[in-house]
Amino acid sequence: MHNHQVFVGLGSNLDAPEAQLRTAVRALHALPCTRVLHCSSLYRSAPMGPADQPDYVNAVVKLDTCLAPLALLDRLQQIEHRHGRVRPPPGADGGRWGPRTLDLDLLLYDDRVSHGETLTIPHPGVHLRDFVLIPLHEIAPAQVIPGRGRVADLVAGLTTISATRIADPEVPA
Ligand code: ROI
Repeated sequence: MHNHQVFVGLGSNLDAPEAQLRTAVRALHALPCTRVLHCSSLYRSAPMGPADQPDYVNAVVKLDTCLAPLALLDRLQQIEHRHGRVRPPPGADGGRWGPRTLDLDLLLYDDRVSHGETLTIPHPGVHLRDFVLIPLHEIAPAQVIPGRGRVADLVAGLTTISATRIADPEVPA
């Protein structure tokens, strides 16, 4: 059995966001054949999308896992549900860009590139979003985002940065 190196982005702006992220990191560490190898600090960031919602808390973790991409995605969605995340029906107002208790995005899976029906890898926003790149840079500056380049170079190219470090990483037991 060989394992996979995966990066997951975490975000929350409802119901004690810091605690949401810390519980989520422990839940990721508890998944079958999965370990959290690195966790970034927690960052506060201004909402991308509608501005009339609370600031977000964001972080990125690196996992070692045996789970295949869709199996992992399924597990991420289960954790989101346990955190009270309700996905509004497609097209619902405020759905895609609205506030959320917990968002877990599969950012990178090894050096895989795939555009599936339910999952696109790398995550389409990963190379553009400061609230993903800044925490990712903290734990993996030399990481290459397939087709986009090195994380350190992408951070250097950011024009606006709202993400600021607010708390130490969660260290899973
Ligand atoms: N904005 C920030 N700053 N952080 C997020 O995690 C985040 N997640 C989202 C949208 C609504 C796009 N905006 C966000 O899903």
